[in-house]
Amino acid sequence: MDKESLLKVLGLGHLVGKNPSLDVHSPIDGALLAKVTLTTSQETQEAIHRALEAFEIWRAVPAPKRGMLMRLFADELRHHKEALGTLVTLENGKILQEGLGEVQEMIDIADFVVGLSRQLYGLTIASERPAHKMLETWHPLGPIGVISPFNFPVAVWCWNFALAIVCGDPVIWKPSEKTPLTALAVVTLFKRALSKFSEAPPSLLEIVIGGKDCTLKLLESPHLPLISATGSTNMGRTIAPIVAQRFGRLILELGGNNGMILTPSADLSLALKAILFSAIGTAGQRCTSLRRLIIHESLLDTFLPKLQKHYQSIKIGDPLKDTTLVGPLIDEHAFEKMQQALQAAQQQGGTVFGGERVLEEEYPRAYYVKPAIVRMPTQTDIVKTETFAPILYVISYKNFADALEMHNDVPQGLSSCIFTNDLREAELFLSSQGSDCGIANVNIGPSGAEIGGAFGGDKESGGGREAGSDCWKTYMRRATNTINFSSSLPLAQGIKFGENN
Ligand code: UN1
Repeated sequence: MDKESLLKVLGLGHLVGKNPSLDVHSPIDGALLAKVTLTTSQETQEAIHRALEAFEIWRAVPAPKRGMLMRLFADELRHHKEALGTLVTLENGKILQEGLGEVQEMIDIADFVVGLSRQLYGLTIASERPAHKMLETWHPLGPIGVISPFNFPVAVWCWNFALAIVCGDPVIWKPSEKTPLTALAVVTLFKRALSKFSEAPPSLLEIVIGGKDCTLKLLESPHLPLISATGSTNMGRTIAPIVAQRFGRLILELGGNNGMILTPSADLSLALKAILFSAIGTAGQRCTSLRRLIIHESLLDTFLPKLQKHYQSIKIGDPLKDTTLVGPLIDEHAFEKMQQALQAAQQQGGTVFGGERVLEEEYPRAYYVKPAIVRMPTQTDIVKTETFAPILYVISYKNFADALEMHNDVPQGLSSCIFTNDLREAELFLSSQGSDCGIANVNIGPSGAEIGGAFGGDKESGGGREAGSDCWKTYMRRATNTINFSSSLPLAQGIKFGENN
């Protein structure tokens, strides 16, 4: 399907060739995909007000009915998986398999929340007073601002959106300015689902595309009780104080610096596969990408050359071709950051393998690179810094305790894994003295999490949790209720008040 027809199928035909403010280029070849109008801060304000009105209606719709809307949306996604996955690839540059995987992740979370909509349970709690009952009830919170990144232009948004909708909260979505088309296509698909559902207000989902002004409007608005933002740690540092100032709730999903401990007892062929997918997949542009390989010194001389050999033969190029494993970086800035990191690594004693630009003649306006492996003597400053590119730092260890210490000695705490067949090592890694990350895996790489679990990490990774498990609770307001069905008024803590008067 050519680009124009693809945009038409996804309801974006009107954007082709128009002339407003934001040019959207494909990282595959730098070609112009479409032009998109930027939202002004006045329009953002209006969107917030519409979402607020929608909240008044939506919060009164029973949760299982709200779930039915997500079922319709999941059907639209299933129906358009191929087209939407292709658009993800065109606009973001990840290989088609991963573009399709991203849409599947949306379908999975949409299916998950259909069931969840019947399980927004509260507790009943034993009261200390006779003939009293205590319980917890969960209520819709209000319109939610979702700020999503370029690297998962739709899946990460959908984790938030799906939960918000069944919890009774409208969403205002600010997608990355690097990937607005995928977002607009998804809004069109959601509107189709909405048109089949009579009880839903039209403003359940608002989209704003813009820079600082429009982001600031969302962050500062007292009408958005929760802001969920995914991006770099620097972005988190900027936005968190603004939301905290007005006591807004925040879900932050920020940078990762994910490690793998590779031990002598590991199944090395499994480990190799896991390293390839997690270090070079998505061209190293996942927050869960593998960035540090902490390898036992006895394995280094045999394993590292094998890994380098595999890196040599990786097919880099057009992400729409099914033999390609590594597509382009998102833009020139990403390429420069990668080169700066490699230079810094060399200055800090590293030996760099790969990392150079390739296919420059064929694609002069795109940035394809060879994934890099960097052998480091120790875990220096650059290794402790997240660079959003395919760079794998390799550091060796002698004792398991040192490996664990090194593993946790970075500012980030998102995802982690160990490859071992030693039960003690595996269990220690998962224990309170083990990995300090929000995600800790055994014999699985750090990337590619399923939606059923809570996703997110601690330290500079932001502390937020999204997707499955009980993450829905952050999108709701909890009330503790005490009901007295006796004919007296006993006070808690045994207090006697005014009884001697
Ligand atoms: C991200 O890169 O921000 O676990 C999210 C994973 C994907 C999500 C990554 N399911 O790698």
